[in-house]
Amino acid sequence: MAAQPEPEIVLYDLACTKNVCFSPVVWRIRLMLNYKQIPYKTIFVEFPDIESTLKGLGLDPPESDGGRYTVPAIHHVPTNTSMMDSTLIAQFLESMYPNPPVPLTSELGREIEAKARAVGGPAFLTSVMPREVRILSPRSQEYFRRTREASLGHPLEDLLEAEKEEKMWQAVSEGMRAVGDLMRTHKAEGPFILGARPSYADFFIAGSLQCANVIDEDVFQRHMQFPGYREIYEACLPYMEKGD
Ligand SMILES: N[C@@H](CCC(=O)N[C@@H](CS)C(=O)NCC(=O)O)C(=O)O
Repeated sequence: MAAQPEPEIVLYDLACTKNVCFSPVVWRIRLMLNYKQIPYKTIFVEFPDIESTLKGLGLDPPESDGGRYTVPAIHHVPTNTSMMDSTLIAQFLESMYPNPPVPLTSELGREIEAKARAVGGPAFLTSVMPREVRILSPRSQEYFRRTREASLGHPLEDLLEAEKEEKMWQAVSEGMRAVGDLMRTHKAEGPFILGARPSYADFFIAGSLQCANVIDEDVFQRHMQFPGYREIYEACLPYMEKGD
């Protein structure tokens, strides 16, 4: 067996019972690591252990996150640097590992990300988030339910009432179709948002879809009906092979 290269990055990710990455935000970074072929290893952390684990790396949460400790976080072995927050991590990876390049911003990418959040966000909140609890360990389930239900003001399962969920999908379908069309602006040059090669906006879309895929196959398939979303996901598949 060929020797594995020594990991240069330790990636802190969320633990689940499937032992594979399911966080949409961590997937963005993982897609970058896989695409750039940066050797890394993963440490999966349970929800209630994120804060103590990241404090152990000497990290302080950014103001922009309201003082919350979140994953992804990384430790970069060659420079002995640790950081959290996906935007900062993406910038760091792009500066340390510029080849192949991953454009972090573009006008089209920004527009798609904003519109995808606006139209797809409610679908994600209603269909994916309440099902996430099913793939967590009992300790993480307790943490997740307590924190999410406190902000929702009702049990997670209320989101899954069949009629409500269907109505929500009907309400967002037209918008998702329109964002999907926008994703195909450069379809003549290739399957990605900017054409032949992926940018960070593609990883935003593919990461969210992969999260849905790990959590619930039916919900994932609902997203895959929309052209644009489907092409990006399929084009990113080679960079999703390593998920642990
Ligand atoms: N601004 C952060 C947000 C990341 C984030 O929300 N991560 C979630 C997992 S998807 C998390 O770690 N949540 C911890 C918690 O809810 O306690 C980023 O982009 O890195």
